[in-house]
Amino acid sequence: MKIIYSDRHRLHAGDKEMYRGQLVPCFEKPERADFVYDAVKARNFGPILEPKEFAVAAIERVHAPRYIRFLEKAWDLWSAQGYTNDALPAVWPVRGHRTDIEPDHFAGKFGLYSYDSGTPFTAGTWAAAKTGADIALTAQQIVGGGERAAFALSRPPGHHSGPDFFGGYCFVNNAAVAAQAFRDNGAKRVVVLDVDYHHGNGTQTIFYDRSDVMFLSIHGDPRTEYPFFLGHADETGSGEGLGYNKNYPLPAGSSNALWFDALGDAVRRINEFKPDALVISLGVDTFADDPISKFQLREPEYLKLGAQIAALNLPTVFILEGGYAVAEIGHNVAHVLQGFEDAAK
Ligand code: OKP
Ligand code: ZN
Repeated sequence: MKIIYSDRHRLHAGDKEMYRGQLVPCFEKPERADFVYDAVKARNFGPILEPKEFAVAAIERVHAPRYIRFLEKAWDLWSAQGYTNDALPAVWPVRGHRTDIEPDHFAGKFGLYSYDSGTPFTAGTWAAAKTGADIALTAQQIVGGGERAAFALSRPPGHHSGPDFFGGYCFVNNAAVAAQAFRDNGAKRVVVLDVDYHHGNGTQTIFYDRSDVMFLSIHGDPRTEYPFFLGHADETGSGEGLGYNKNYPLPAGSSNALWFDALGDAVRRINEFKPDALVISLGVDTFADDPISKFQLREPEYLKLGAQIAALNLPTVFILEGGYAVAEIGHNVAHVLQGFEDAAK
């Protein structure tokens, strides 16, 4: 399969995130993509290509224009105040607060469009996030054009970013952008399967009331795991979308047997839905030695995951999400892709 990559991901290199009451070095760092690049290159899955450039309108199919306008100018607004350090949000609207009026002050705008203090905004964040979306769209175009699969090797990740918010290291929802692009190019039904350790709250929110894009997510139970406020089993979609959202919240520390039970059920539902295309939010923070997550997957499980995705027999776009055991992230991703390639017909 073709790999889409750009070294512009390096433009987003956050310094510190708020974690347990302290500013600590960012877990989501450029080295992550470098290790994935080295691993997929070593295995020769296919050519590694630069992304094409797409109009921002493709992003605005799933994100609010006023949110994208803000991301485009956020660094200028911030740095005009004299700051050279990264911006970190510190105040947010909660229940009962107004979100219809965008505040004039940067801190207010910044809080309106975000939901945590672990996601720094840097001078190059928008450029990197835009390139990430271009990578997802290029992968979609390749698969929409008839290839069996492609891998969007991008960072920052995307699945926590919703219609008008960033957070969880995510700014633009690459998986949602790709799924929408499949729809806009003729696919009738699309599935986003999210196997990152964390619930894809952004993706769920984007497609929650739609029956044309089914979202399924296997993740740590939000009662104890980030993002805490979404990802429960009783979230099944609303309106038209009722029955087209499926969450598998699993206790932190869950066995691989339990994880694959969830995947088996997801596979059954995907087959029943009969989609035209599949987008995989491929986080490998399910790895047993991940520093911020608590599942137990390793090489054999990643190979098996890839094989089970291949068995769905669908045009498939893989999109990189989380994974913070930096030295191992490349091997973990490569094992999923290897499992897929070995099983794909
Ligand atoms: C992004 B993705 C560690 C505590 C949790 C947010 C985690 C975001 C994960 N600083 N912070 O789903 O891998
Ligand atoms: Zn994650």
